[in-house]
Amino acid sequence: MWMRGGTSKGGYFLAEDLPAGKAERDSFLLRAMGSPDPRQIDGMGGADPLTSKVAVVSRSERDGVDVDYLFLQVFVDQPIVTDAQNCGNILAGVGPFAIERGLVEPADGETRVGIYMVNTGQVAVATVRTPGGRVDYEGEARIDGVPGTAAPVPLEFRDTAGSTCGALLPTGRPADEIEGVACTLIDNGMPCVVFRAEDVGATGYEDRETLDSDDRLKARIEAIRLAAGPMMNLGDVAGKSVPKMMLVAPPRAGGAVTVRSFIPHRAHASIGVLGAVSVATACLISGSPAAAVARVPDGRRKILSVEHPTGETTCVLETDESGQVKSAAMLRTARKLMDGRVFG
Ligand code: NQM
Repeated sequence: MWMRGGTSKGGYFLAEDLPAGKAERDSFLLRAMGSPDPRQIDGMGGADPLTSKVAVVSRSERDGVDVDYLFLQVFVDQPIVTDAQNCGNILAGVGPFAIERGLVEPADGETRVGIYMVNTGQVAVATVRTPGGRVDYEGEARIDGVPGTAAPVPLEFRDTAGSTCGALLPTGRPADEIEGVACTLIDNGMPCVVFRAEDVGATGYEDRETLDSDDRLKARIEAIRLAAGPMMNLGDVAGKSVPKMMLVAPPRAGGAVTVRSFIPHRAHASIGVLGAVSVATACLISGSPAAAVARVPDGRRKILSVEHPTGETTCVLETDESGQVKSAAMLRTARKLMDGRVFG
């Protein structure tokens, strides 16, 4: 099934429908997407990392969880299929897909789907609208980066700290200097390097095309990324899609912070879900470059609007008495686009 999940798009597969061996599976997915090729002309991919994504879904054996979800990023112009990152946008389609394929029994009204995220070993809960026991994609929820409106798919995350790096702050410090730039190395669901846009010669208010065409800026950011990888327990990240690079600046539209992200070699049209959760978390860490530019509301429950190139994404962070983030929630939407047979 091909679906839009949040601001991404990709193929949703039942695990049993894919080749069992990793090498066969990856070569099938590369062929199905049309990679490696910058235009992905011979496949389903949309010539953009945001539309070259795969969800592999199966019934879960775990207590209190309905389905297992493995996310795979199929590189556009390199023969790489990686499970080294999660994707909170594609996650938004997993609940509807699982119900459509009969892996989860729908309730009349709405159905909560417990999803084990195989990439990071954590659980998310998606609430899917199911009037009369059928998935409803139509609705009034709007998310920036997607035209029109659709049924809301709220996502809740718990215990995402250190999902891939082993700790929220893998170096144990709020900031590290890399290539002369103060960076927060953080992982609250997505490994990210967060630094002030102005420290790499950007404003933080550029559009995607301007960022993507600035080769000097991209080379500077990649040098920081390659140095940050081993510091984040990620090893050599030359062929990996993490860490994501987050350029922050003061908010300009009444939000908490402005972000331009590289994922990691192309600028994001908006921002990743878990990427946004990680940046929003960085805004709460005193001594971090993000905290220096952010406007953070008071109270234990913090509603942080993260401004990005095509609007904003709102993260709701619940903190404990010591100010540590305990859970995060996001509103997404999803839509079924096509159900059929794809050829690899
Ligand atoms: O951060 C893009 C996206 C993502 C990932 C990326 C995501 C997330 O927007 O949870 O959703 O960072 O590669 O789809």
